[in-house]
Amino acid sequence: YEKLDVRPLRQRLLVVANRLPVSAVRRGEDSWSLEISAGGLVTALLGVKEFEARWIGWAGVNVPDEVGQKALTKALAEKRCIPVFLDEEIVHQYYNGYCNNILWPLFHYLGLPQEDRLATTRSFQSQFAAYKKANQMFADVVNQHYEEGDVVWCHDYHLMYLPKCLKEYNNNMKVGWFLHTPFPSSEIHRTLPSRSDLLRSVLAADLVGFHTYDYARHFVSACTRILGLEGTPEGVEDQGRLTRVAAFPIGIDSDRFIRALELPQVQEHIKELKERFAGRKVMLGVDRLDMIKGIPQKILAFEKFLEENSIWRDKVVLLQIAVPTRTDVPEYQKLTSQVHEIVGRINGRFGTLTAVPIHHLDRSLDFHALCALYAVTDVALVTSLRDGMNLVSYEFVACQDSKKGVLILSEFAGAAQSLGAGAILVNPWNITEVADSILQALTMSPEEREKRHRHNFVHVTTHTAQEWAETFVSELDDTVIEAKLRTKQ
Ligand code: ADQ
Repeated sequence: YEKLDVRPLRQRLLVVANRLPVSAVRRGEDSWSLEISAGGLVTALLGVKEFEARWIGWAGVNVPDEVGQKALTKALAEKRCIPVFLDEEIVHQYYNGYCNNILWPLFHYLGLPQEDRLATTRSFQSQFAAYKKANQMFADVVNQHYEEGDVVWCHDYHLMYLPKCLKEYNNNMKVGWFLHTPFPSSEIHRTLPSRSDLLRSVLAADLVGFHTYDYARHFVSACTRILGLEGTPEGVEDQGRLTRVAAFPIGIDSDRFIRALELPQVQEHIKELKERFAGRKVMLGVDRLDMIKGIPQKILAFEKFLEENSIWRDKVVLLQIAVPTRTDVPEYQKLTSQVHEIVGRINGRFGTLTAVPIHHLDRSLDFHALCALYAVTDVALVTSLRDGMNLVSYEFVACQDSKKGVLILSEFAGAAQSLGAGAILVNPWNITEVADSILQALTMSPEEREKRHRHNFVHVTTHTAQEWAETFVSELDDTVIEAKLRTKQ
């Protein structure tokens, strides 16, 4: 059957994101090795059965020569990936500059780094020009591969200019855009010199999606206040054309985590971790090392807890696993040394010859090791200063069906809206409140833990990544059909 390929014809989905879900390493002039990086988006889309997904994005490497580009394109085609080639200068201005230095902090309410403020203001125009140019390059590649009937799904703040470029190519393209970060209050968005251009471009999409209702509301009010357009319960209207705006909270592939816990190697790992930390309660933080994740705030709150609760000092350990990201950006290097400095100070203060209160790892863990860690954890600490959703909190809940540990969750993570009833919600800026919630979590009765866990576990296992992707794409289909009917009337 495989040879005959008797599968029914399926609608094609072109997923456009800044990065392709692969890491590419050049092995020779015309040879590449590729490894699929199984992020949330990849697993979400693998689960969408009625679509045949293709990925379009940057492979994360500079390939200046034609031989290398051809070879990489061919290798990627086997993984259903299509590359967009960006040169070093564009990557510097568009990705490091406009995306990571301007949009990322702004959308997370962090503002620009103080010392960069003037320099960024000066380079703003050139970075925005590079951003538009890069988005146009993505659009060119989409247009080359587009076939009538395809659904085009654009992702994230890197590609806000893309919907407009695509519709200029072909107004009949079905285009959706989804933002993985928060969309900030219109008062923040209006400080962006390119505020109107970005909003207008996103509005060219047929469907615009956010993780939460609040982000969708902020977007609609930015359109009404900045562009003077009309906001309706359905979205934003501009001269009779409606852009549908709605919340589509992402989820995880919960079954993948639950099944992994049964594997012998994961069970073995769980056993080792239990032995290693016997007699101590395990608290866990898993984050990308980014300022939005509030890692220094989390560690300071843990210090406060140890300071105020001396009887707990040798009975609890905090494991903080932080994957370094954007390591060439000075601000991120500063954050790394700040975290190391705080951890060193606290371990010096409360450690003994045989044990330290904080184990901090600057690296990524493989999937099985991560599942084992989630499973042995008594209290997970998510203290994001802002976070679009935060999938770590979902993954922890999925792995806790036997332990029923407690989730301490920042009220500024999108996940607070879905897991808030089961978690202890905190303001991460208030380290006294977080320290108190650590005590509350460690001393919570088994009945209370069971009740809270049940609430969150049901949510995580029913609102999955697959369901998220399916809902978005079918809503996009419906939106386009309704718009056609409206114009015919
Ligand atoms: P991220 O900011 O990357 O995602 P998050 O949603 O928590 O944040 O996802 C992180 C993923 O990376 C998780 O799957 C986690 O397991 C993995 N990870 C993190 N640290 C790790 C480590 N040390 N080792 C191994 N794996 C690690 C962005 C937005 C979020 C939004 C997602 C999805 O910032 O708010 O939830 O996209 O839309």
